[in-house]
Amino acid sequence: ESPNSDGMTPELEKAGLLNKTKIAEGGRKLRKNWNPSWVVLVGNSLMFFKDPKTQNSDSWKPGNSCPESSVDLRGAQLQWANELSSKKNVFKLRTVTGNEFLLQSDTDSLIREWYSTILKVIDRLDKE
Ligand code: I3P
Repeated sequence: ESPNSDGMTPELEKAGLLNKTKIAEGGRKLRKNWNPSWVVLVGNSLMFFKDPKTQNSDSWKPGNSCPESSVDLRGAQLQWANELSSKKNVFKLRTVTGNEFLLQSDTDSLIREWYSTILKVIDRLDKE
C-alpha cells in the first residue's frame, strides 16, 4: 500500500536545491538576498525549507518540520528573468498576492526541469 493511498496526502512532484531570493512582497520591492533553499513542489504548493543540510524530501509531510515559506501556485505567473540578475538560469515566480521570487541554478538541465514542472502545475490549476 502506498503512503498516499488515503487520497489526503498530496503527491510529491519534485524536490531539490535551488538558489532563491524574494524580490517583492505584496507588490512592494525587496532587497535581494540570495540563499540556497531546499525547494519542494507538492500538490498546489511550492515550499521552501531553510537548512538544506538537515532537510530531505520527507520534510513536507505532517509531523515534520515546517517550511520557511510556502507559495500557492494557483494563478501564479512564471517567466524566465535573466535580465533581473547577473546570475545565469534565473526565472521569476509571481503569486496572485504579489509576492515575487527569483529561483536559480548553475545547472542548465536542472533549472529547465524545475521551470517546466512548475509551469505544468500552474497550467493544471488554470484549467480547474
Ligand atoms: C546585491 C547582491 C546580489 C545582486 C544584486 C545586488 O547587493 O550582490 O547578489 O543580485 O544586484 O544589489 P547587496 O548584497 O549589497 O544587496 P544578482 O546576484 O542577482 O545580480 P541587483 O541590485 O542588480 O539586483
